[in-house]
Amino acid sequence: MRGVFDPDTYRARREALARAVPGALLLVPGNAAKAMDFRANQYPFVQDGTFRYFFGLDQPDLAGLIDTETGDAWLFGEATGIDEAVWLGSRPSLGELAARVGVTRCADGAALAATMADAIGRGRQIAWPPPYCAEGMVTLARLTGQSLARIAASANAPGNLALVRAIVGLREIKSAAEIAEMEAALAVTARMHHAAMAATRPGVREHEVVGRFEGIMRAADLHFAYQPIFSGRGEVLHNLRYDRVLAAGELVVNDSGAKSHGGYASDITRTIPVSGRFNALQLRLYETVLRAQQAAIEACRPGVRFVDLHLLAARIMVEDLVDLGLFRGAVDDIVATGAYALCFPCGLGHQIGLDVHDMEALGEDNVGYDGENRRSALFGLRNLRLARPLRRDMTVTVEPGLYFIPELIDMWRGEARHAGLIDYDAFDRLRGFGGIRIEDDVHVTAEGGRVLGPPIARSAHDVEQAMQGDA
Ligand SMILES: [Mn+2]
Repeated sequence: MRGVFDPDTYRARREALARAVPGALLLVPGNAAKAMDFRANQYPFVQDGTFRYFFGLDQPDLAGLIDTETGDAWLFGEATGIDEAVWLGSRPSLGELAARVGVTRCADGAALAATMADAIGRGRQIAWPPPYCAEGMVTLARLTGQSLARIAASANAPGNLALVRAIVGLREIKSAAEIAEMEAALAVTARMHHAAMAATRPGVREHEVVGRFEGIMRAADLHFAYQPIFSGRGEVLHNLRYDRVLAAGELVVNDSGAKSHGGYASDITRTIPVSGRFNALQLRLYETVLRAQQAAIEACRPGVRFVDLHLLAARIMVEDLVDLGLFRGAVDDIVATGAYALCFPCGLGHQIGLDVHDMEALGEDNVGYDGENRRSALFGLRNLRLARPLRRDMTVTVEPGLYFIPELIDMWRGEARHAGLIDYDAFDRLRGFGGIRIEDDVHVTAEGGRVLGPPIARSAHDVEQAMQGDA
């Protein structure tokens, strides 16, 4: 079955989870099919990352159960009904599906409900990963007999928190097979980004370019890992509109990635000069961001706190921005006070894996922070998704950027915020500049960060060259 590892992989993962959370019944629901506008018309299915990690399967409406007292695992789901067989075709039996991921016990949803009721009646400790969508909450409320309100607030319940920590500890270390999946997604992503560079020119509408690279992805039978960002208004961090006509002199931010057949995400950003050449100021700022990215990538080693890489990238950019007259005073002060966040108001990156923001559904603080590394209250730094020390074989994105956001400049200027450190007149002159972001997916090794996937044009020169290629 495409995108499914061998059964031993899932068996070993479930056994590791059972060792980490002993004496409990772990309920791991898969995602349900989601209706788009009526029940039979559904969104393309995306499996829950935790279910896929432990139970491997990419079909909707399944649930897994792991008894960490006995080591037993079950797969629950429904057999293909006649209506489904007629309209959608029959699928492998539950037993066949279970066997592919090393599970020997399977039963229908009624049996799951009965198993749960029995366990609750016997006072067993039951834990589940926190749900993030309505269907998941309703399923958990039904199976646990708890109210929707309690289910919605269950993320940090004591039993669930131990489970969440155990899941994070396992999922954040990537095997060679998982990294190969990410590189498979990146092989297609590289072609998408190069096609986008070749198709970008003055007078083209953003969605025309999106359609071009989406076609490459769909022809490879992949789907987006998240809604792509392709915008000449790149200072809007997650701009999801594609309706502008690109004009000469603008920069376009292309932040787009695909999911591999095994469900692993890529997350790549390139910044493209619409006219085909960066102008002098664009080039200067582009190379600033690139230098910060390169330094942070090289420093991605086990034991290094990701927050320190964020601050390293900020420092490198600030040094140049002082030279350019945007900031004044000591670089240390501009970084320590958070004044730099006027043009770098987001974090340096995040973990990536089965989810583009890997495991974010388990709680950003549970994934990116720990007892020693608490979330900052500073504007900008508080958006950092990952702060704690890197571990060997983690995969992270490194995505520094510079953004000139008129609303933010106006607000800070109105408050005279960090007025001694910021030249607001200089920032005013960069209204309309847009944004620059450069993002790669990085494997943390003992020797430093290794950029995953085939090279994707990244130096200003290579981006300009790729714009001359075939669209
Ligand atoms: Mn990202």
